[in-house]
Amino acid sequence: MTTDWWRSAVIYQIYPKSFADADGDGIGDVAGIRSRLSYLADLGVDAIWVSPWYRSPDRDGGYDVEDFRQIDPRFGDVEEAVALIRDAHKLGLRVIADIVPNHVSDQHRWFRAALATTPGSPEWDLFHAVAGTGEGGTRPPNDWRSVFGGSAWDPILDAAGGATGFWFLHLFDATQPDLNWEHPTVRAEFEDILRFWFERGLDGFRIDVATSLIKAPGYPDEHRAPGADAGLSLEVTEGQPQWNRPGVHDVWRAWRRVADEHDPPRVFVGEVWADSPAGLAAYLRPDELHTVFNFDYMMCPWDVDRLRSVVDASLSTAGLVGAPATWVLESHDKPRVRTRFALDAAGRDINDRSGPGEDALGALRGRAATLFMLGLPGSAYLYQGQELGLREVWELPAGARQDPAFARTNGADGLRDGCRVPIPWTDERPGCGFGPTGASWLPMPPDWGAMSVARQDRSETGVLALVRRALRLRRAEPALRSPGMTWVAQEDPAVLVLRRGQSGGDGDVVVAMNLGGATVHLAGGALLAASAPGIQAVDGGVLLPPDSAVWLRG
Ligand code: TEU
Repeated sequence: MTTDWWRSAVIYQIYPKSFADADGDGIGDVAGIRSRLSYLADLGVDAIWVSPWYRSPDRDGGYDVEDFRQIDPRFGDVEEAVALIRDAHKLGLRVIADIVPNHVSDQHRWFRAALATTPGSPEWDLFHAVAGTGEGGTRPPNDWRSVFGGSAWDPILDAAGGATGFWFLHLFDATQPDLNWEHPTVRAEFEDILRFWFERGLDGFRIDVATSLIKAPGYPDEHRAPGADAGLSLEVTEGQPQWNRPGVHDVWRAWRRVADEHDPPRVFVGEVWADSPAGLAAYLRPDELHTVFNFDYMMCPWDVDRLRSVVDASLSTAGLVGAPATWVLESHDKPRVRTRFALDAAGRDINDRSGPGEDALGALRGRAATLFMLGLPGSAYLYQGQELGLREVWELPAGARQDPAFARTNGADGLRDGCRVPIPWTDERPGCGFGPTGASWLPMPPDWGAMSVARQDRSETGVLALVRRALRLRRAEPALRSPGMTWVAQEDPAVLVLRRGQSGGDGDVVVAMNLGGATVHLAGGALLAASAPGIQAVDGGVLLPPDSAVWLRG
């Protein structure tokens, strides 16, 4: 195990509520994760990233943390988490956890203490308690919107429930008050939390909303267009008062020092949306975060020119500061890749969540995109169930939905539950093997069992077999772990072909994807992996049909 494992790692994201339920309450847990570690080791990933597992009222899927030094009792306890880390290490898997520094739960001891005082108190200084505007402060301090819809401010009430004229800031749900990162107590607390978990063996953290900790002094208005009531977009523009303020980099420098105090050094991946390549690269400087998520890649539609330029821009941006690029297609916040590309195929926006697209085509493109992604240089993320080719569950009834943005936008947004439906481990109903009782916190659709691990375990043509094969090759082929790539020009401009390795060396691997409408002959050596069954090697290469990807010996 080398210390720069993160430069080429494949990291598997676990959403603990939905991964595996050991105690039968319909909610995943740490024991469930432990029981499936050998599945993950066998899959061939290098690390797991566990979405928040801390004590939480669960108003935002655990991103509303009540206590960072406790595991939520529904998930287990710290002892069990430490056992998980130990078990994972024995299997050669690293463990990263989420950390949420921008805000805490309104049940966090600091916020409860603040509520018991009046604004101006030292307790309120840990948050953003700001005088309202208008007579008696009856209107919010400024025009900032919550990412989840509505105002980013809620009134602070006194003990009798009366108005104080002050408001607290929440860039997300009203149950997630933003912390004041200008305050030394906040900084010291989080450094202590990092050490708490590093001492327990954790290999690193995924940092939630790593751009927003510092707010512009004086809380200036944003002057958003009237009627722009949907959530505040994280696709930032320069000079916004909440995101990417220069001071945030001091926080990451301090965290990096804490990570580097440990042996082996611990690592960070930041959830960063920046306004420019240089803005993104700033987070990746050698004394800040090791890696950041690549949302441009995730949001790229099925379009050959855009895909090529996103790959180029990602590599050059990270390369500016000697960081590896990262690649991601799915997470707990976005519709499943198969479903996004199905929409794309129907000529709709990949973020349109108003109903399904053409699933068969989406399924082909989803497989191809996953294989192509795993062939790119750098580190890649797989979200639980992506290896099964799961689809987005559109049809969840409104009453089952728990994403807080759903309620804050009257159902116009906040459809993030459809990618959080628990994992089907078997095809047995009810519950598809998620837990011992058949219970599941979100309902599973009728086709869920057909995509289960048990079903695909027996198949050589499923998505699971494809991902296993790709990850095995990534380990076996040094070319696939090397840092660079070169594009190989093609006659058909709709086909992307790249070479990994020495350029002409024996061990080179060629990675190709056909985003066009015609089958093409692709020159190369032995067929190493193909995104769809039926793709055959032919003399001197392969016939690559539309919507498919391959890896060939170079
Ligand atoms: O997400 C940041 C974020 O703003 C996302 O909500 C994103 O804008 C949205 O999903 C668009 O689809 C992180 C976590 O990943 C998310 O789960 C949390 O809800 C959020 O932070 C608040 O902690």
